[in-house]
Amino acid sequence: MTEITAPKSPVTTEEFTDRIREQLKYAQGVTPDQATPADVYVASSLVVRHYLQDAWFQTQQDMINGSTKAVGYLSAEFLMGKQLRNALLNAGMIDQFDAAVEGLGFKPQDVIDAEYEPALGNGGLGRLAACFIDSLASLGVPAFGYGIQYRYGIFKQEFDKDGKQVEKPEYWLANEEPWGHTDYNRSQRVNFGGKVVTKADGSKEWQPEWSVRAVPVDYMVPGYASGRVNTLRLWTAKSYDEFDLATFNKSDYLNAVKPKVKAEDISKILYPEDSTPQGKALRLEQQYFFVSASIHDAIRVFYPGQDKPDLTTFPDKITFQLNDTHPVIGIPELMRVLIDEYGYDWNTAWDITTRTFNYTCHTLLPEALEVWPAKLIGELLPRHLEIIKAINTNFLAELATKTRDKAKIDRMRIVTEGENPQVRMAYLATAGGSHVNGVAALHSELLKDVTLRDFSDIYPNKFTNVTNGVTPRRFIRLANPRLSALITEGLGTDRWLSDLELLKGLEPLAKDDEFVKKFAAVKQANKEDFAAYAKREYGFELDPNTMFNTMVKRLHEYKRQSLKILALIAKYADIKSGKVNVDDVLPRTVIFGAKAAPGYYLAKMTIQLINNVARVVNNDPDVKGKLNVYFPWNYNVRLAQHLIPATDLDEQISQAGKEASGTGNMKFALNGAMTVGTLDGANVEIRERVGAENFFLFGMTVDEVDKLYEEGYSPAKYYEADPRLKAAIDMVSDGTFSNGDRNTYAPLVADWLTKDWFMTLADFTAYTEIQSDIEALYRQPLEWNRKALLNVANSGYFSSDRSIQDYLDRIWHTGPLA
Ligand code: 26Q
Repeated sequence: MTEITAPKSPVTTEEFTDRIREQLKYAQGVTPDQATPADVYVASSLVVRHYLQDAWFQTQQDMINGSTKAVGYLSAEFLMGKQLRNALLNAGMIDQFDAAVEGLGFKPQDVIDAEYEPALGNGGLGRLAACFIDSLASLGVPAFGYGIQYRYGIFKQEFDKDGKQVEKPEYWLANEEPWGHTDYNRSQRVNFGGKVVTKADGSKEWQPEWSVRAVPVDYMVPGYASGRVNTLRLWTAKSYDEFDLATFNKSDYLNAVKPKVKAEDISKILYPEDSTPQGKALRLEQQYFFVSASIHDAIRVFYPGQDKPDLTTFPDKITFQLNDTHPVIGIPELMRVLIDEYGYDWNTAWDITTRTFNYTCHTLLPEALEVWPAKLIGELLPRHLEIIKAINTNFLAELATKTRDKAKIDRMRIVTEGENPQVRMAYLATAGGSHVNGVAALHSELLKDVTLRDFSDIYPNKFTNVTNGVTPRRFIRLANPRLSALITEGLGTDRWLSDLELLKGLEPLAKDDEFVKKFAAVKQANKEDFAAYAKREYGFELDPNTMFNTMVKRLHEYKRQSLKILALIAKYADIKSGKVNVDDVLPRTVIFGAKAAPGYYLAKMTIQLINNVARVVNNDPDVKGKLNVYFPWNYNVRLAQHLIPATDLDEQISQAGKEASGTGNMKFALNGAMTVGTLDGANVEIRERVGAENFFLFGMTVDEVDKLYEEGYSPAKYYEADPRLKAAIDMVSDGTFSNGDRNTYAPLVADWLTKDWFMTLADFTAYTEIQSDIEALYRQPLEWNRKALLNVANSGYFSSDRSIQDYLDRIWHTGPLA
């Protein structure tokens, strides 16, 4: 008997059908005959919202009236992916939906696909925020996600005829968007610019120069089987000009409407850089915009109608998690609100503030740590700069009571000295909050020992780790229904969907050849599905009887897509030179997905190279179809959901000590892919859990990287030492992948041979050597699948439910609503 714990549908198929008809008629204004899949999508979404509405009210009421501290997850990015099917799953209505739309003459998949994916994030950090709010709701913890409703999400990626990346605006709101509920009555004024004056009583008054109206757009966040519905509140910027125009009789019409453009620019576009921040004023405006609105919103929510609320209880009402440094301006903002708006003294305000905020760091790259010129902050937020300076002064004084090491104190300055003082946001976050966490065990250690060493020396108890996780609802149940059914069959229950450690119960089944064969059949069917999808969406011809070998993530030098493509070129060169007999080559299909920041020259050139390698290799009859390279453009959540379940081998090959965690690695392991990877980020923990014998490890460790760096790294040495590496790089230089032009990739080649910051060349030999282990195992399908199944069985730890439980226990100290 299989135990089914999935939520029960609140509707029958007949009711669902009637409701869809009703929405088609009254909201869409069409008959079922006239309706398009997009109409049915909107109508169905409105029906789902209808059934979630009471639980949403109830959750909000219980939160406001109860005594359970809420979580405010402050994040500049929420990479949600499509909403409809997720909401249907969490509300228990998938079957009723499928039957209803089929009854109306539509294919459920067409209706699901009609939703335009909100791509309001760059990559890992944004998708993590989306997984976390899903888990918070599923655990029944009262929570708000607070962010920005960008009008343009991460750019839409295309490739031109030369294989170069072209960025197109992603205007995701072009069509009706049924999920967001704009609440004009709960808007907040956010001020900018101007000056600070000292009043007669010595208190400070900020006299801003201009303001923007922050209007919340609310999204329901239904928990899985929890009966709870939380809120994702994304702010959109509106101008106050309409008000001004209505009140003042401006004579110059065009000038009167001019500033509007600037105000509404604030929430216009998501910045596509995810490593080297550009220090642009508009980005700081965005950060302050959403954080200020969110703080005021939380005060409004938790102290309704109170003119003089007792804000010393604020940290008992809500805890704010800072998703990286992007919302750190919230620390001086809460100080300002408490002191200037509510009249608290500095010490009380500081106590409230430090008890309210916690900070998650997501990087180890020094250039990714946000730093803002004090001058820029002063122009945009003069009162905040004063407060930051005062925080810095007090902090330095506190440090002087804790250490006599003057050099150390100096290194820890939040505001640097000199002609162009800078504000270090990571330091401000560390000083202004209760906890700092990294996102995987290794990353948290490196944060303590390297990046924030001085801070962890003096405040060791502030530092903790919370290893990332991913939601099993979207990334197993929705993405991989076949595997989900097999897991439920194997475990005899579907409870794993809310308690993922239960996957451990699959471990004994890895000894059962019949079960392993079923598992293999699931993978094979997923590969066939993906081949059909890739044909439909991209026109690719993938052969599902080859190994599907995937590398999907942002394009970055440290992630080392170069290593993958060079190894592939080396194999191609082996075939071309006759060094290996093509008939002995294990057939592989290598699939890349990656966006490069528009200004990241080498990353864009790497994309161009991959596309041209694909063109040459795929069309070379000498290869006899043994090597295939595909680069589906515009990698996004939807593509991830199709590709991850179909992957045999996943690449996690960053230079050790550079990838904070990675979350793709978790999604692949949970979907039964094997991983080839370095000891970096969460790979370390994945390998520990699934077993070293079930993970393809290669490459230098963090210590070896450090040592080589200290000795003086010279990439050319490796080029000379490994003839296969030399052959691969020479092939890039000699025009093989650029129609004979030897200049096309010259900058990339020069970088490899003279700089190679992330030691791709040094790890090349080890990476190519591990390929024979990989191929030997893949030639034994039963053994391969046994190991892949053990990856699934032992990856339950990587549920974002577990991550959230860790945050609750170690940092937030709150829990589900009573
Ligand atoms: C900052 C200032 C100005 C403009 C842009 C930015 C910016 C935007 C996005 C800086 C960084 C990001 C995104 C970083 C990110 O996605 N980091 C990844 O976070 C994942 C979740 O913790 C980790 O798994 C990855 O290892 C980490 O790279």
